[in-house]
Amino acid sequence: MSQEKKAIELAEDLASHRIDRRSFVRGALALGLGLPTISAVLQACSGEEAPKEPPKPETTEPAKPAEVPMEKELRIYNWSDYIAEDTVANFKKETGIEVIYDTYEANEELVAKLQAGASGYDLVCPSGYAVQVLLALNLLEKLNPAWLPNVGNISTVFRKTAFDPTDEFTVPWQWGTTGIAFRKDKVKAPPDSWAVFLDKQYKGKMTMMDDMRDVIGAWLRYRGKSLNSTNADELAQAKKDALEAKALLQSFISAPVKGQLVAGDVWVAQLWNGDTMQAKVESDQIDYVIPKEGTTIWCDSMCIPKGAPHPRAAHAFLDYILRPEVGASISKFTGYGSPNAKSTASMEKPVPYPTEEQLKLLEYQTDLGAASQQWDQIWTEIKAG
Ligand code: SPD
Repeated sequence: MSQEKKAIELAEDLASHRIDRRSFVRGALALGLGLPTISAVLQACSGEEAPKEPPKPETTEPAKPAEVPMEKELRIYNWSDYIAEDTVANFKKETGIEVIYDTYEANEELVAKLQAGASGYDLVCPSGYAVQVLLALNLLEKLNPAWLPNVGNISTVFRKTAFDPTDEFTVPWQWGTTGIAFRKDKVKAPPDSWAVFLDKQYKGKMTMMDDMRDVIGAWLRYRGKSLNSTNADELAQAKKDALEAKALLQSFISAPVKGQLVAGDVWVAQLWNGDTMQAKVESDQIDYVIPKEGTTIWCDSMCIPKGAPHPRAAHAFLDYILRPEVGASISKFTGYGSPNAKSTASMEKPVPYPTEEQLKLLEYQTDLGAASQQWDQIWTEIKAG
């Protein structure tokens, strides 16, 4: 079927309520439709009149810092264990801004919170594919570059990304990989494959993450497929493998598994590199590998949700973390790579960005489009199975 026909079918599915708005947006993005077209279809299907002409680019000069008063409060929603212990306190000491800081464990949790509306947050930190979803749902504000004098410190590797090609919505926070953390003193040999999660000798001593994209993605890579696959047969095989592994797992758990690794209750865990490094600080028996079948590389970015109550303070925080020494202290604590070129240059042992050769094993997650419903269904069945 042609792309055009698929797009028409998708719009018809939305109009007749066979799919919801979110699935439409994902599907439309996967077909390569532009945001103006997607927004016009959404408007038409919600009964609103579509604009007669495409919106014109804003021509007004960005507001200058002095023209908008600084708010006294800031609400941040970020991944757990993803900031240095003193970052917020130091920011408050310098600016007097009160910070309310909440955490989440998965992109899906964040997207659901923002979709529900009126979250009250001023800054959130989605991974690349989740930025695409939030943009398509029109849930992000544009940044004001006049309030970000340190934005030039960001490495060019993390500018004009696939998820924010015009750099209007995101300030990259940290990047990393999803691999295997293990206890050197407990396993017979360092694991080198996702197959370790099918190894019966470690039954009850292993965990995989409570994260749909990372778990199904790992089993897709195990079979040599893309971790962004939307192919029904490939996904069925990934589900089969995940269920076989589940019978041997202690649980699906993400960042909080660190304590169990340190205590020696878990010997092998699917985990992100930085969180593994945080556990390694507590126990030198912990190590990390990238499986030979390949895995995810990701970059999470700070964004301002639509209607955020404290946009000026949000920019002040973003510019603060873009300072070389602040960015470096965050990466030093989290164990993740800094997208800030000046921070990396100032660090003794920065996480080096992968070489071309290493990148061949790594894959960025992308929005799944209409197939996200299929993924959601498979994940529900894996969790319930
Ligand atoms: N403890 C913070 C971990 C952040 C991981 N974010 C990226 C997830 C990609 N699936």
